[in-house]
Amino acid sequence: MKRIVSIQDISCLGKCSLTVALPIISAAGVEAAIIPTAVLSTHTAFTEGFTFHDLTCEIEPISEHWQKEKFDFDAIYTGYLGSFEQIDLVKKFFDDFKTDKTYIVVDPAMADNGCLYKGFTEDFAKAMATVCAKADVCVPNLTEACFMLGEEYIGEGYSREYIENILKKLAALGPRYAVLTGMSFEEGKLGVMCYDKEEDKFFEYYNERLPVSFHGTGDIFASSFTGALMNDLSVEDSLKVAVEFTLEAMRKTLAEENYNWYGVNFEQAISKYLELLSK
Ligand code: PXL
Repeated sequence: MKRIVSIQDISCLGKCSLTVALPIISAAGVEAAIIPTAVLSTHTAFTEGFTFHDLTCEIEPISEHWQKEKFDFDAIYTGYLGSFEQIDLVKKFFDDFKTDKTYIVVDPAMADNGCLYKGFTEDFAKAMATVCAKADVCVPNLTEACFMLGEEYIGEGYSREYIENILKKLAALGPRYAVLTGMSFEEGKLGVMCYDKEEDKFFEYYNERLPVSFHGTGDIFASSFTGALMNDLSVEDSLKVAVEFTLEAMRKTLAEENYNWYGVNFEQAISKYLELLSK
């Protein structure tokens, strides 16, 4: 059985980060180990009052214990990180645990729609680029990619050349596969674009664009993508699975009359995820 370790915060309520990664990776039939980097009462899109307890001091002792126990991982998947120190510790974790078989997936969760999330700075985004540099696959959205690369953000009506240039610059940081989520070149369509540096080739996949955007979809995408990879699907097929599953989770959310604003009903789309994985 394969084993993933996911390193990110646990927002106790809000359907993001580890409360999403754990169930999705488990559903994929893969062991989910975690290093929680912080405990928050909710994610930071709740405008005020959320609690935050930093767990940076746990990262090294957990890692040291695991090294003594000789644990290894088929994938290391990182998401939201809260400080420069956590960035350094995560990079050290990669160095300590990466083997020939280990896939490193980095979701630099820190921004969307042209804006950084609360508490982040442009310098932090540049530091996050050094985490992506150590990945095999990085999966930012366009906003995150632009902040990491110091590129101008064009939210809509962008050209293919603009996106291809950003993908190539992301790959030049280090990862073989650079992915951009939330891409659209056609009205009513939304999906991903990917650049495979080794093959020097682009891949894209789109499906329906729903008239809403939800919090936490990036985490659902990255978790289901990593789970699919660990089921021996190719990067391209894993991206397709993640697009389809994320869309299904959004559809399930919209089907509910009084749906939550803070996260999507991915739980009700798990059966679809299993179907996609078994195809
Ligand atoms: O969904 C990414 C995420 C993860 N963790 C925390 C967040 C967010 C996005 O806002 O606030 C704490």
